[in-house]
Amino acid sequence: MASSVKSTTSQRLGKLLQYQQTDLGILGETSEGKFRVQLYSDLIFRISITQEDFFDEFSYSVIASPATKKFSLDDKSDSLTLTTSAMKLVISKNPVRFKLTDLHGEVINEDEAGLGTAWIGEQVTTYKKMQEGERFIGLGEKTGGLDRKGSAYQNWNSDAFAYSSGQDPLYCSTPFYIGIHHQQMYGVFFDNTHKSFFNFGASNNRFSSFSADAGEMNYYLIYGKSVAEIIQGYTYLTGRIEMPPLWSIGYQQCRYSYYPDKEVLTIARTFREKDIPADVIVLDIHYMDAYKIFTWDKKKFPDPKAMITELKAMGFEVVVMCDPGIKVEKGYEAYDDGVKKNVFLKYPDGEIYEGQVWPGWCHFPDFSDPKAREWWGTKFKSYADLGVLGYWNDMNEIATWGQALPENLEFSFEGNKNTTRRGRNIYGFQMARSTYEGAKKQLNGKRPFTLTRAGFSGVQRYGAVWTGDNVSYDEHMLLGVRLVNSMGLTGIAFAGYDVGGFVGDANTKLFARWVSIGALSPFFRGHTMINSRDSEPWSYGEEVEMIARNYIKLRYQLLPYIYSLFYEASQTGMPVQRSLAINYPFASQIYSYANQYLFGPSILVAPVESNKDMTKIYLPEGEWYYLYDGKKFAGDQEIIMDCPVHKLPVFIKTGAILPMQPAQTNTADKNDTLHLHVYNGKDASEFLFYQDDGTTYDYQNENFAKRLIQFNPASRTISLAKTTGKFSSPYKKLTIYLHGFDKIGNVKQASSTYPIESITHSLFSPLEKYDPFYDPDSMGEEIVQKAVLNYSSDHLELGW
Ligand code: MIG
Repeated sequence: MASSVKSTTSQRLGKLLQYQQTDLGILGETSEGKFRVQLYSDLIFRISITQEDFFDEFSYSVIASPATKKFSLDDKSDSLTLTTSAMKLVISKNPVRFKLTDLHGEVINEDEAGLGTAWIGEQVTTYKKMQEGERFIGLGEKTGGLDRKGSAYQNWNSDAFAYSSGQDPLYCSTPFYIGIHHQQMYGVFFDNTHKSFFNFGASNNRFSSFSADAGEMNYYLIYGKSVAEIIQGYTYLTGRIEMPPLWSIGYQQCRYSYYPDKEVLTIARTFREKDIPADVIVLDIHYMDAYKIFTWDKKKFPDPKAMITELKAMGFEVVVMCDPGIKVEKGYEAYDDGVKKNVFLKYPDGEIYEGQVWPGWCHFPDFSDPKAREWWGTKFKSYADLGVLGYWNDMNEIATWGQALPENLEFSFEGNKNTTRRGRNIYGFQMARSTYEGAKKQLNGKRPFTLTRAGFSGVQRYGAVWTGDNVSYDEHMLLGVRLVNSMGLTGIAFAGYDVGGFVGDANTKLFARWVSIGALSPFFRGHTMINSRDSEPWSYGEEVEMIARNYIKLRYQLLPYIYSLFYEASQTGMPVQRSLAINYPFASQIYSYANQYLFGPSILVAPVESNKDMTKIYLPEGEWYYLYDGKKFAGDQEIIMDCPVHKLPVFIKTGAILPMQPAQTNTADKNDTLHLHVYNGKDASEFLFYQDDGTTYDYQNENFAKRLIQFNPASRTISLAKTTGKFSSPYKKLTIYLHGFDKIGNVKQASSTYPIESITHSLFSPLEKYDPFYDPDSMGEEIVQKAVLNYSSDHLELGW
């Protein structure tokens, strides 16, 4: 007799019934669903598990393809083993469970034997055995500790206005994490865009797990010897940043909102008058006519072209706000045309969805429809014609008043129709894509800059991501640093937070500290909300203005180094702002110093609250020079440093090679002298210095200048390899600054000898000796050895 009460339990992947070897891996059938293993590289297995008739091939995130025949298969009575040159995947037959080991059989990652992969209704989960001492890092824009052990998270892109420091989820989802245990590590990328859940031993002591509300269990297991190698694997799958326009990594000034045009020009002029470097003024929603995208408010901005031309003459680019909501209003071109071209999201009965946001009731383009993306892209012509090169994508979670986007909306998914349940998390990602690809077509070979709030794994291919509506207080400032550290672990190398805080009013010290940390972050923009106090670098009084000027100048001095870091990110996925877990994953102390990070390979930044005068810092292994006076500290220890608000704790690693330049007013300023700072150390070191024109895609046709700079303490030489690429560097002179060296006398370059001067100097050189207010002892100085030589693209060898 059938019972009238429905019983639901977890169904687990069962016994292997049959399997088949394919070119790409194996296909297997079990008593409770089937699986497929594919190899993407010697270090990457993809595992798909389903109860459907077929495997779902669709992904917006993954741009890599499986590799053919790079494994051997060993069939034993109780297991199948796939072996590559680097790892083994052991599949037990009854029940089917997966275990990744290294070639010696050491376990890297394994299914929880009792639980494995299982379904509860449509929801699918993979349970992994919690390894002894296992730590978990990653997941991108998530609050919580660097080590995520003991916590659980949800991926469901959300408009998180004024979020708290433990809130989850936020705006952008990247379901990728790295597990670390027994000196081994692996990455898991769960490529399923439905609402998903990660549990790293929260409320249990048995497993870590990842689940999705629906869809396929489809994940990539990435093995690597280092965190960097695993990030490289993840970004091999999901892509890397393209070189951003150089101006976009300069300082950007934003507020909600600058208007009218005169005000915008005044802000720009003030930067120049006050000698504070900057590259961008951002126009938030008030430039539009009644918040209608692709229009201009005729009163506030009667002649946008003239304003933009004037801004450009002052060395500023403009970034404009682009919201996805298109106002329902007959006669409004974007609305009429969008309806005609059938590009908006609809309910299943065919009625176009309306949601309410700034312009009133709106339709929303379906960015998962190629036709809608194309349509959206063509609309950027109007901006391009005005000379706008930057586009800011906001509210794309999708945010609407009420925040409960209906789940039955239809998303095209490139013609494979689906609903909000699968579409929500990729909406911002595909909006950024439409914007980037569309703008690129309109800009005649110039690089656009795109910034987005929502995103998903792979969004890094289309632009930068910022952390949304943060709040003006110290803990939120530090939270932003941790979010960017974590986003860097998940491919988003170009990320940042609103300097000064969006919600609420910053105070003097807070802004000063925030701008100094932001100057050493990938995406550097000051922003604040409507009706909050002014928050430009000069809005907090003279001392703060000086502090801001000094740190912004430091960033501009460091641009040759920073731009090279962006190049590295575009090649390997290595983030610009590097969580200490990348270089020091096994140093347990770093997990208690989660705010600290390396800015590139050599600059250690230790963010600290604005109201503290002293702080504890963990210096990782090696030796470190204090930025301000060159004092050397041994690593692998905690130290206490003073940290008055004008002295952010920053340390330079021994062996550092920092290509720098004199401070300039904006990134486009040309100067002919490369300043090469080298910090003495015991070991040889190197840095790949990269330059290109900063604005076009010609770098993709070798129009770059790339050279390896090496420092060899044993032979007492610094060499700059012959430049590769067609770009002719503007540098004519080379000034070297040797830090931490004894008096040298002279330096040889080819057959010439040049004198080396011993000078008193600080890397923080534009610094004025102001400081009456905070610190009577000035900023500190060190003795460095300085020589002025000739820069040439040929091999250069400097010795002493
Ligand atoms: O409902 O465009 O996060 O940076 O200034 C607020 C106005 C909409 C949210 C963004 C914020 C921006 C603001 N936007």
